Amino acid sequence: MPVNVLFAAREEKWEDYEQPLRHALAKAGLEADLRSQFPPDEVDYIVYAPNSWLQDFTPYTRAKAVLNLWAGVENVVGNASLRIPLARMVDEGLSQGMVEWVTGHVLRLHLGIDSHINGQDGHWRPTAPPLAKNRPVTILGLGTLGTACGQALAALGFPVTGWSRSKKSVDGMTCLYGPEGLQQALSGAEIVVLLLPHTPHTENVLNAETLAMLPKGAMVLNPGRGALVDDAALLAALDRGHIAQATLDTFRTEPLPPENPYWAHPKVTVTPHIASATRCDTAAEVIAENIRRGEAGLDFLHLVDRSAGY
Ligand code: NDP
Ligand code: OXD
Repeated sequence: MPVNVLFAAREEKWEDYEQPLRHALAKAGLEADLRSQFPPDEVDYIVYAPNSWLQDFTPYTRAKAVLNLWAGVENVVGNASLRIPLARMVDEGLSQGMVEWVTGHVLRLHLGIDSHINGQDGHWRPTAPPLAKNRPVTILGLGTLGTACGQALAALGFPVTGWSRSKKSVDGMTCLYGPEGLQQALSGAEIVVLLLPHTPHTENVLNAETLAMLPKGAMVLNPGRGALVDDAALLAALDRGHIAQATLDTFRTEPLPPENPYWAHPKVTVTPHIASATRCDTAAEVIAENIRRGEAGLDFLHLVDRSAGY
């Protein structure tokens, strides 16, 4: 009997994922029937994007797991109809993409590249930037992506501090944790990178009070989730010069509406949720491995802790 795998994501994604998934399932030694439509009570595994048509899991009575194509699960973790294990995406391509986006923008801000691109006004201003070793960076979120980015920045010479919910130790980084570690993590940071999941505990983690913990002139990168930031507080901190620059990839409403003040703000760079994307080839292997494990009676990888929300 083949294992029935439903691909529940937006229609255009089927074209991208069908071949990589078929290939990865075969490579994992699975006889699988992969389709974008199935009678619900015949489905064994659901490959899932939270913005898909599937929002009620109740009819999927024999399904063994939902395998999320995204790292973020805030739009599915609270779904009351979901009563089977939920795995999130941990994909080497996704991690590498995030490392490239974060290191690229940290270097851009650190080197003041924008001022040279935007300010070619005939004036010679020979002010060299400091070395990386004199530019402390803090990463809020020390999970798969935060750790990978922190290690890449540390390898470039930045002093990196990471902040997480539980105690951690990562070579080459200062690790702080819990509400009591946040002030210390922010107070020394000239650049802060948000790589937390959106949960009730992380919503508005960057607010008027925590922005004030950052030194004057600090810069903010948010490739995590829009809801991590109190937008009014960030705009106010930018306007009064406490925060020098914000580079934002994620927003409460996406696409970011044209009238949103971030678009026109001279100290804000908007990128359209492209910091990193799940890469079909590597992600398909992660999905196939989890199905193989499920069929072999092994624990699933990358399971979401439903009570923690990530
Ligand atoms: P992980 O689950 O691996 O890591 C999450 C980190 O956040 C962990 O270190 C965790 O702490 C920490 N954390 C969670 N809650 C709290 C809290 N209340 N206080 C302090 N720390 C907390 O996630 P990933 O690294 O894989 O991904 C992070 C986020 O990046 C995703 O949830 C998603 O929102 C975003 N993302 C954005 C993309 C983009 O293109 N813009 C692409 C992919 C992901 P602990 O280690 O103790 O559990
Ligand atoms: C994700 C994302 O969560 O793309 O994977 O933001």
